[in-house]
Amino acid sequence: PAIFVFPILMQKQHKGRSLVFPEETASSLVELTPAKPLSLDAFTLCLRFATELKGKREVILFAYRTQYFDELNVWRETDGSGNAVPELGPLANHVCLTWESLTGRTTMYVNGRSSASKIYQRGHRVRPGGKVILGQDPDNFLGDFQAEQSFVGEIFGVNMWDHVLPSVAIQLLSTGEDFSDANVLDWATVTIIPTGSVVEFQKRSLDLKPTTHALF
Ligand SMILES: [Ca+2]
Repeated sequence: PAIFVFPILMQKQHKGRSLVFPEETASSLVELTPAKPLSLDAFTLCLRFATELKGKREVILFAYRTQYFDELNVWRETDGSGNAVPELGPLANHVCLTWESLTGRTTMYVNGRSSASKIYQRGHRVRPGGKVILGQDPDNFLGDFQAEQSFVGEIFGVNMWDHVLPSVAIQLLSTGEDFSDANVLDWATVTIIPTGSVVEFQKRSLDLKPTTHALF
């Protein structure tokens, strides 16, 4: 039986993993390897983050760039414009962004509560063949990072779906409900490639025990 216990425990541990970006750099980053190409006419992107960075500084939370285009960048807001997460204080927050090409409807959720939907990039399609990066904003495909835009703090629970989740599902996710169906980026299984001073660690999770118990 031990042979079955191991992978399930590993998966649970991965779900609890977390990335700490300890300092402002133009080089530390994490590349995530998606489960399928990001050829998307809709998506839901969720993540949790905590940062002590304040004020006017731009803070990149998520970047997906193809060779010539910024396909999908999520920033912490600096000036009240655009499709960005407001400054939320230093404690961890759960943020989701949904978008669909058909209507262009874009909605930001913070801790399960939605913003007013906006219309953005109607008829567009997110192009495949790029790189998903945490920690830096790439100004070209291979890099060109600015330290003053880098992420400093902790990011975890990065999940992405190729469709718009209903708001009730996002509310449940924000409370820690376990969905394992994220089909583009699944934090429990996605391959992450850290560079520079990024530290990956495992959060001790209470759900390890019931999982082990259920196997015997
Ligand atoms: Ca930049």
